[in-house]
Amino acid sequence: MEKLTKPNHPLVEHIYTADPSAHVFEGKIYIYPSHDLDHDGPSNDNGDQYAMEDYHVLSMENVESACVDHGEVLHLKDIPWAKKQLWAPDAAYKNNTYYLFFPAKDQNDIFRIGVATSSSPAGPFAPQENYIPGSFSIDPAVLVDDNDKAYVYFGGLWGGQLEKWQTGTFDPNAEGPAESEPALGPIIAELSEDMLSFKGKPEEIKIVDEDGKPILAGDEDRRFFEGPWVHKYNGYYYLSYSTGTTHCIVYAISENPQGPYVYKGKILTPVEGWTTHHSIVKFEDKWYLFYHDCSLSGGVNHKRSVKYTELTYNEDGTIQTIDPYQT
Ligand code: FUB
Repeated sequence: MEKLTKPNHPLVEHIYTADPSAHVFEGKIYIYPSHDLDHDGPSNDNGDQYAMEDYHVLSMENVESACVDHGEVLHLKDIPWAKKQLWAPDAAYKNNTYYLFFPAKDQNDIFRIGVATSSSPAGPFAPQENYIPGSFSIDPAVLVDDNDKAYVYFGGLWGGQLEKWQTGTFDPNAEGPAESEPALGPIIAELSEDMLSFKGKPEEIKIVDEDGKPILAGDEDRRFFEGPWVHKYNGYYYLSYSTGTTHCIVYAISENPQGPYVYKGKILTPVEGWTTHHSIVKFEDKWYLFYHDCSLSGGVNHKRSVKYTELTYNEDGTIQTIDPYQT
């Protein structure tokens, strides 16, 4: 019998999945996760344990129906430029085409962002020959705005290499800013009409507090670490992300896709496991947070499972904090 889906339970249990990017395509919920490998190798701060080699696509007719695994839709061996580590992907629809955006290390062990295309949201996806020129770091998330302009947000510290790009070129020895300096923000790039390249130079997004002061690098409860996601609610852009070392999903709001974004608060308290990574999607008339944790593997950081829970806005547009173990 088909297993129905429940909030705060793994969507699937036959494989480990992480970093869910959820979208509504063709009236269904499609989830584009990382596919965690079931290996027992060592872990380090560089993230070598996240050694993923392929992507699967998941879908659900609605939030209660069984979750379907559409199988492998793209494999590392078929991506000419990529050497290893297929990390958190996202998908977008434009030009009658589905685009899968994904990070991977190139032949020089530098993270880049690639694109693959399909005529179906369930794949399979055919990769471009090369990565997006000028792309770097990890965790792409794409917003196709109401005016049809498309933006990709990306970036992640440490294993995600964002701090190595502060001068505009890759410096393997570069470290992040001092604690009293503004934190590094995620990066935004507008995509070309065909979605395969950047229109202009990628720019850093500023995240500020309610007084307009930059969030500092030492403010680990609020500063950007990785996993940016942007959605729109009541005409405002909501940028949400992981705080990494303090393990929360937090958010900031702006009137413009490029920011500056004003820090607002916490969406998700720490989950079991080191990483936390999410997406936010509206399905029918409700909003949902897709996230992952390591409960299925008994707490192994690189063996994660995708889950979902409902997300609630207050009347003033702020988001209620979710503790997924208290619902
Ligand atoms: O899955 C590998 C990395 O872990 C992702 O790219 C990060 O966001 C973190 O979830």
